[in-house]
Amino acid sequence: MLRLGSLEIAAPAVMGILNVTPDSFSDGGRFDKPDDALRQATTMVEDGAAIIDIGGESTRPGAKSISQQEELDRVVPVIESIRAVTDVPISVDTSKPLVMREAVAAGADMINDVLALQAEGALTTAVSLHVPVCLMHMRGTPRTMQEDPRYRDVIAEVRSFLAERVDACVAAGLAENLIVIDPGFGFGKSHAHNVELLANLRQLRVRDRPLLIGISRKSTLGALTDRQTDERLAASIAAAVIAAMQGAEIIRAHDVKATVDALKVARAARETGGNL
Ligand code: PT1
Repeated sequence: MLRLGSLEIAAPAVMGILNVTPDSFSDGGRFDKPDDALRQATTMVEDGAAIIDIGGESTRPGAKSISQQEELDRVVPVIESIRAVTDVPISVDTSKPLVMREAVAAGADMINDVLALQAEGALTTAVSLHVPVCLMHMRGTPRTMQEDPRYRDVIAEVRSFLAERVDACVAAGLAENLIVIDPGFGFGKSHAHNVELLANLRQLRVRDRPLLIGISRKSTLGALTDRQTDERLAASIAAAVIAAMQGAEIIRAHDVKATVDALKVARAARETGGNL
């Protein structure tokens, strides 16, 4: 069992992706209407998602930022409508303090911040909300992050960033047991960097905090398989299993049903304590 404050989930768990962006890289805005979003969320819960992650602002490479009001208008009604029909844990994928506050007021249970609470006011807001927070590593901003990213040692640099953010958050009063960390696949990393991170997840562990991995359908998997985004299921499952076999606790995924099945196999194999 993974415990994050009062939130308890069986690990490895699947966090189902619900994009409510008209320009999402993978779903292409298919779930931008509240009804569609609710149907998609319900299906993901039936398929075994332990958490539903709702994002109103795309952070894929090249994406532009949107206004606070636009993000609130996209995210809050969807959180309310999901919360009205199920008690599934909901996380909100945002970097904006007001969106964090309004999302939690609407029923969200967790904050997923690709800026690791570095935006003005985000850290104090998160501390005051007393909910679990995912701190992700990103180099640069979504608009420019894929312009020749370089590292001397990508594993050491991602790890030390995450360690510094965990320390800063704990120093600011965020309970350590609410923190999750994420290496941020595709956020200012080359395909080789992403593969190196995936192969070395154990080295990223900071203060024994749980790891969240978001690699589903990402371009590195496309480069490895020469597949378009909607044909990356097998590659995404392989990456999820590679992460789970190293102990990653939360896998953020589009294809919930298939990922849940794959992680059941990974979990059973790990639990034998064999030579894995
Ligand atoms: C992630 C993540 C996220 N990814 C967390 N939140 C996205 N915690 C949004 C590509 O290379 O990994 N962890 N929220 C989506 N971002 C991307 C990045 C989508 C890169 C696509 C790519 O294709």
